[in-house]
Amino acid sequence: MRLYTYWRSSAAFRVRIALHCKGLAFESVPKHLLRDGGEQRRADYLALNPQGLVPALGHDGAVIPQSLAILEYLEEVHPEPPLLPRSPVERAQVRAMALGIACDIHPLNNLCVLNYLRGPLGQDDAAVAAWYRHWVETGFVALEQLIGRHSADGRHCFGASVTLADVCLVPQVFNARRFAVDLAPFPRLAAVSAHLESLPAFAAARPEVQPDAE
Ligand SMILES: N[C@@H](CCC(=O)N[C@@H](CS)C(=O)NCC(=O)O)C(=O)O
Repeated sequence: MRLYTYWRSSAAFRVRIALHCKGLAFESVPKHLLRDGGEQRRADYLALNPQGLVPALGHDGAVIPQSLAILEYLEEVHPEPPLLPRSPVERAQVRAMALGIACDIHPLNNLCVLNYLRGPLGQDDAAVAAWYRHWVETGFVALEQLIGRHSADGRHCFGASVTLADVCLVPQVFNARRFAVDLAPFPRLAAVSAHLESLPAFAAARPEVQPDAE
């Protein structure tokens, strides 16, 4: 498997966690998101992923973009250990937590969105940081409640084993820390993240240990 990735990308971080959880070997193909206007926008990468975003997964002659599509694909082709519960309602609840991060927090704070605020919309760094924190905090308020409802052990978002919700949570927490979001109002979420970060699969996927880390 080839993972088109960038060390600091939260979406690529999700996929790295899942690959490590499932014990799958992969080759990292770094795409530097900032150098020379962004390697993700070069023609050779756009030919693979017309959206010009990382991650994308190359496997069996196919290229799969979008981290959640990749996570679901990995779950289907390598079901062990499972990252989704068995019952349909529980699977839906885990997906809802993962999507709350991947669809309702992360896209609002993507590099191209922040650059659009700074550039064409003329916002300064303080306004951009306020925007960032607002959307993370809004999402985390809901997630804190959902973890209270669904975590069985205070160490996982749902139940008592790693799920796709955890796979999405930790990269978002890393990102939030980078932008100095205060996690004190989210004690359950912070405790879950602290536990997950201590697990080998999560530790191996963290940004600073990737081959392209700066
Ligand atoms: N919904 C996409 C989001 C992917 C995404 O936003 N990737 C970011 C890095 S985390 C990116 O490639 N940004 C480059 C850019 O904005 O130009 C996914 O989950 O894969």
